[in-house]
Order: sequence, then structure tokens, then C-alpha cells
Amino acid sequence: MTASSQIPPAIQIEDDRTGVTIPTLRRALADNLYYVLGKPPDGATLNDYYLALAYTVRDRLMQRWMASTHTHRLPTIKQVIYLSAEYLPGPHLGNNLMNLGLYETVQQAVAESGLDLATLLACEEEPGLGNGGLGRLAACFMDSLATLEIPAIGYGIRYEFGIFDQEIREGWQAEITDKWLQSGNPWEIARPEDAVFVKLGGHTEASTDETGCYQVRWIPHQTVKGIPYDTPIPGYRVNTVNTLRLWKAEAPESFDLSVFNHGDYYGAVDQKVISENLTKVLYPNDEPIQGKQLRLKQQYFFVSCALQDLIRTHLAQGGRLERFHEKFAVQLNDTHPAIAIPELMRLLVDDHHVPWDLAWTITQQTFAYTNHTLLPEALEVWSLDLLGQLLPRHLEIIMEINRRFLEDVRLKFPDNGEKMGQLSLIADQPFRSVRMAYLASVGSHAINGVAALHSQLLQKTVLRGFYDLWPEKFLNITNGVTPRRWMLLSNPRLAQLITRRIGDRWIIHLQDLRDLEPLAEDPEFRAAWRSVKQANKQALAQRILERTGIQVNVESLFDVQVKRIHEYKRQHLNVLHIITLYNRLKQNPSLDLVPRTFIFAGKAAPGYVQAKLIIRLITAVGEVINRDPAVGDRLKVVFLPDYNVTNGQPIYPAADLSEQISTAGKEASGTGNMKFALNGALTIGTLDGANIEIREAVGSENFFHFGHKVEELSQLRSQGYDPRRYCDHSPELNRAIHRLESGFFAQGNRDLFRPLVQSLLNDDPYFLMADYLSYLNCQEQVSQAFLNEATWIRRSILNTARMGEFSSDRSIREYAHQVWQVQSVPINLQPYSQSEA
Ligand code: GL4
Repeated sequence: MTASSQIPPAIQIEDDRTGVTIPTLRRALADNLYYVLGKPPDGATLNDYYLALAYTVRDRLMQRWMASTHTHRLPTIKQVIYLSAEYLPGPHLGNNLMNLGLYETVQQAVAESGLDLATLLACEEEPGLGNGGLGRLAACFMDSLATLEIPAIGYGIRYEFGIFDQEIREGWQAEITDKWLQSGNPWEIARPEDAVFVKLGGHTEASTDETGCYQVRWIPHQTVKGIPYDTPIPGYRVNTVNTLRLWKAEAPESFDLSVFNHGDYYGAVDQKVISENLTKVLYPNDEPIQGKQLRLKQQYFFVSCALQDLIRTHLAQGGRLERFHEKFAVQLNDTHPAIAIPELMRLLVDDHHVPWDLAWTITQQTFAYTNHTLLPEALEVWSLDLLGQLLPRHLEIIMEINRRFLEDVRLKFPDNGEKMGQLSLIADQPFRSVRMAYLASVGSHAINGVAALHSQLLQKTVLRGFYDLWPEKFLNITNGVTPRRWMLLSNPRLAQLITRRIGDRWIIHLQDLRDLEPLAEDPEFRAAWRSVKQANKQALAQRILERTGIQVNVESLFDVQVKRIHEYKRQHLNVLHIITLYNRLKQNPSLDLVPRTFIFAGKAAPGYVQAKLIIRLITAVGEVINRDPAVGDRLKVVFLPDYNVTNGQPIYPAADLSEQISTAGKEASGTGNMKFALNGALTIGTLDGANIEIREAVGSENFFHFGHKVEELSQLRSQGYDPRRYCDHSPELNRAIHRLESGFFAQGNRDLFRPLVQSLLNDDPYFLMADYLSYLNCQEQVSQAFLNEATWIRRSILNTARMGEFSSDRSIREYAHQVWQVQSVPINLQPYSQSEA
């Protein structure tokens, strides 16, 4: 019996903690300020008021949260377990108010208390517990799971320092440590009573027990304690509140004591520090990975905590381990948590004495694996040396999994040594290592990519051998985004306009946006649509002015590229276009050019030199162009610092044009592309990732596509790609490159951008030169289209109207039916005790 199932049947719930009238909310705010924060109203800071309000809202989630947790634990209810090393939920307060349906009421209550809700919302430090798309997807999925009333727990790491904050200093990125916890986190509840212990290092000992059973014992070198911190994830206007359970590493007290006994006080303190370092910081490189021991420790730590937690609650509820996979569907968000496969085997076989074959069936039935990238440098491998040192037992288990797997392969393909080498979980080159994507594939019953093209390429390239073996395991589930945060919360003007015309069901059935289609022909509606866009552009212009000092023209075309900075995403192709326009203007100052504001934002991994140079390039080009009187109002280049969820929210609603210009085959899906199109921006994009499906959905006439396709690029490559040829054949490209080389944007310094220019001219691995001309022509079409306001707005409306399938609700429904086999479970609140009956 766990403590949670002993909650008394009827709790006396104080009205002050649940009531939602304005007087009650005001009283609750004052109470929380006084009793929880210990501050009198006149001595309180804005942050104190933010915290008091957050507690007031959290109180109003509590009954639903406890009822959900209680119900979800019942043995008959299947739960989704999302394992992800990253989550980027964004600020919680606004989202929770919206999902609870309390936004307006609380706004008024706060105002009547002499405060401004927007100001309090701005106090919240967002949990930056991820790098970019992958972590944000996990957060959108958590929102959709709760909204669809699907029982779910998201497990992850409570990094003390999330992704760094970015400042721009003299045009360069500077990284500042993210101190998201420093002013207190009102959303999390520590659960030290649910702590678990995780072993690391040491060696194994095999023996045969009294019954003749072969047994392995793992004698670790170190043990760390995992403390869970729970954050409620409420669905939109439903009672379901799921849990995001993040683990913090601490030193186990008993371990310290043993050192104390030997009088080594400082040694004990050192151990404590070493243990706590484990969850100190998020690794900031999203795509490329390295052989960092601490990173492997992090992965194993949270996965082991999660699985131990699940086994414990399952057994406490009277569940049997043979039925583990009937209670939990565990999704691996990329390979970062793939060590869960040998860990579940270890827990079942070594700790709970389940026979290997049964344990393996349970494991395969439990896990499913999502691949999020094909970039070779991002495919995780862990050296056998490192694995053996840190997780000696897991290495043995992986070897045994591999031995059995290759035996099956041999039976299927006799006398085919090459096949065995290709499929082996162990790579020999450049060093002996475990291919984590292979381990994830062998240990899962379903494997999916995140957009149609990506899933096809996955089957044809990285996991080809596995697709040949088990085609039935493979599927595609295209990503989606939550319309709650990415429309309703961040674009209230557009959301209200839409709701006034088609009702509000679109918020949970995004396909209803289709009803907007006929309105695209209505001049009055188009005028209203345009006013919303202009108001959003005005608001963004204000932020740009505040943050960068740059004044932009809101009548100009807002041309936006926001995402991590990476060569494959080709922000520098965008810059080549800007330089080309600038060159044209310099050549012909009276040129009739469609005015544009180029807006960039995004972080570069601190160690990714070329990406940081791309940021410097953007700011340098901006410094010249924004000040050149010959350009005037016609071109502006803005780099908005510190791109994150908070700062992204006002950007999407204000964009006219969405730049999705990655090299074909490189962007697995993209999700920013969806946020823009949903908010009525038109896309200029390559046939890559989900762009292809977006174009199909919105109609090719409402999407500007350009560039080489995947097959065309492989042809170019096999013919011996020569980027310089494109320079020779395009005078404008030649001139743009020359501008860069000449030091024109670097106060005469010809060295500054040399590494970028050299890369483009010598190997151009991302085919900017090959796509330049097509991009330029396509941008010309964009400009012409923007001149015709009525048709532009019409296309904007049609984009929004046809983006319904890109809701993360649709993605989650597909996972629920095709992978997890889970159902919705509505949560009954009244009376509390009956929900368990
Ligand atoms: C990513 C992909 O790069 C991105 O295209 C995709 O949208 C996202 C979510 O599936 O996953 N893979 C990695 S790694 N980081 C990402 O953002």
C-alpha cells in the first residue's frame, strides 16, 4: 500500500484553495503571499506576487491532479510513459490559466488587487530543459496527452542549469548560465519519499544459487540517490492532470556516513558534490554528440529512476511483472533513453528473477522508439570502454542481446557474415562501440520517424537492415504542435477572430479550421485578418526596438527564420539573399524593392564554431545594412537574442514569411514550420521534413518551394559536386560571395568570414551554392505575391484553415492507436472517493 492510495475518502477542501470567484481569488492571492511566501503586501516584490499567483493556480489544479494520479495508478489502466532527456514546456502560469479556463477571471482579480497579469506572467523563468525541437515536441506531446485525457507520465532530468541564456555582445553570441531555479519554482513538488537509488561503476559477480540458478550480482563503485520533482500538466478544459516527473541526483546519506567513519569529512563532501554534479547541467549540443561520461551517467540515471519507479508502483498496486507491458507503454524519445532496454532486462532478470526469454518479451512489448535525426554526427554510440566502466552489467546484457539477435539473423540469412556485421549492435570502427539506434530498434516493437520523408529515409538508410528484417515494426507519425500554446495563448487576437466566426471547437479539433476556407473570399474577413497581423507585427516591432534598438517598418514583409543555428538549416543561405538584395540596391539606388524586415533568432551550440560565426555574419550584415542611408526603410536585419519558448511566442503570430530552408533530407521534421503556417505565415521552403506535408495540406499555390530534392542532391554528390561552378555561372552569387570575402561586412577584415566562405567554395556540404539561384527566384515570387495584398491575405487564411492535421493532438492519437494501445480515461472529481471504485 503506497501512501497515495491511503488518501482519506473525502477531503475537506477549503474554498480558498479551490474557489474561482474574483473575491476568493483575491483572498487566496493575499493568503499565499502571506502564509506561503511570508511576505506582507507592502513588502512584496513583483516576483513574490508572481509566486503567490502561481500557488493560487496550483491550488486549483490540486484536486484534479490527485484524482488523476490516483486513477492512473489503477492496475487496469494503461499509462503512457514518455522517456525524454529534454523538455521545453515554456512558462506554466499562462498556459495553466488558459487550460483551467481561468485566464480572464484571474486577470480581473489581479487587476482589482492593483496588479497587472502580463507583468506577473513576465516574471516566470521558463524551464529551459532542452535544446530545441526535440524537447519542445516532448512538451507539446505532454499537453496533448493531458488534453486527450490519456494517462501519462513524462520522465526526465531536473537540470539545475538548463540551456544557456544568450546575449549578443559586439555581434557575437555570449553564453550565460541559466538560473531558472534561483527565484523559486512554484510548479514543482519534491517527493523525497519516492527517492530511488542508482548504481554506477564497479564490477559484476556471477554465481549459482542454492536452486542451481545462474545469478549475476552487480557490485557498484558508487550509488546516487534520485529525488523526483513533480510538475502538474493539465489538459485543456478537462479534469486530467498528468505528471512531469524530473529527477535530481543527490548523495545517499548512508554513503556519506561510511566515509565519515573513516574520518574523511572532506572526502565525503567531495562525494556529495560528485553525485550532485550528475544533474547539474544540460548538454547544449543538440545534433552532434561526444563521448562524455557524464552525459551517459545522466541518461542512465533518469532511465533507471523511471523504471524503478514504475516497477515499484506496479508491484504496490498488486500488479505482476509479467504484465508490465500491459500497464505501461514506454516511448523512447530518440536514443537518449535507449539504455532503458538493458536496464529493464537487468531489473527483471537480476533483481526480480524473471527468466531471460520472458523478460525479453516484456521488454520488447513495453518499448517503442522514435528516431529524430539522420545526421550521422548525431547518431549516438557509446564506446564499450566507457559503458563497461560505468555500467558493467549493462554491457554484459547488451552483448547477450546482440548474441541472441545475431543468432536469429544467421538463421534468416545463413552464410551471410556481411549481414551480421551490418546489423550488429556493436560497431568496430572507429572504435568498439554500441550503436544505440540499433539497440533501441531491437528492443522495441515499434519504430517511427517524425515526418513522411524522414521515415522513408530512415527505412532506406540508417535502419535499412532492420526494416528488411521487420517491416511491420516501422511506421511514420508526423510531428505536430499544440494549438493551445501556439495559437490560443500566443496569438489571442487571431484566436478570437477565428472563434467569433467558426466557434471554439478548433482548439481541440484543429481540423475545424477548415471552416475558415470560405471566409478567405470575404473582403471584410480579410480586412479583419490583416488588422490582426498588423497588430501582431506592431507588437513584435515594439519588442525589437526594446531589445535591439532597431526601428522596423511594420508595412514591410516580416521574413522570419527562428530555430537553432546550424549549417544544415542554412541561415547563411538566407544571408546570401539579403546580401544580394543589398547589392542590387547599391547598384540601383532607386530600385523598386519590396521592403523586408529579416528577423533571425536562435542559439548556436557553444562549441560549434561555424554556427557562432553565422550569428556574427547576421549581426555584421545587419550593422551595415541597417545604417546605410541608401537603404533607408527598405531592408532591415534583426537578430533577436535569447530565442526560447517565451521569446518565440510573440514571433510566430507576427511573421509574413516563414523560412524553412534546410538542405533536403537533413531536417527530420521541423515544428517551427507548423507554428508559422498555423498562424498564417506563408512558407518559403525546401522539400524537406514536414515541409512536404505542409505544402500538400495548404496547397502548392500557397507555398513557395525551391531547391534540389533529396534524390537530386545524391545525384549531384555522385557526379562530383563542385560548388565553385555555381559561382562562375551566377554573377549575383559571385558578387555576394565577393562581398563576404572582401571584408566589407567586417570593417575590412578579410579573415573574419573566411571559414564560412571557404566551406561554401570548397565542399559546401549543405548545397547552398546549388540551391542559391532557385532560392533567389523563389524569393522574387514572394515579393511579387506580397505586393498583392488581397491575394496574400487570402493565402494566409488558407494556410491557417488547412493546417488542422498538424496539431500534436493528431500525432498523439496516432501513437495511442498505432503504438501504445491506450485509451482516454476521463477523470471523475465528485465525490473524490468514488473515482477509485
Ligand atoms: C529534431 C529534428 O532536428 C527536428 O527536425 C524535429 O522536428 C525534432 C522533433 O522531432 O527533432 N531532432 C533532434 S536531435 N533535434 C531536433 O530538434
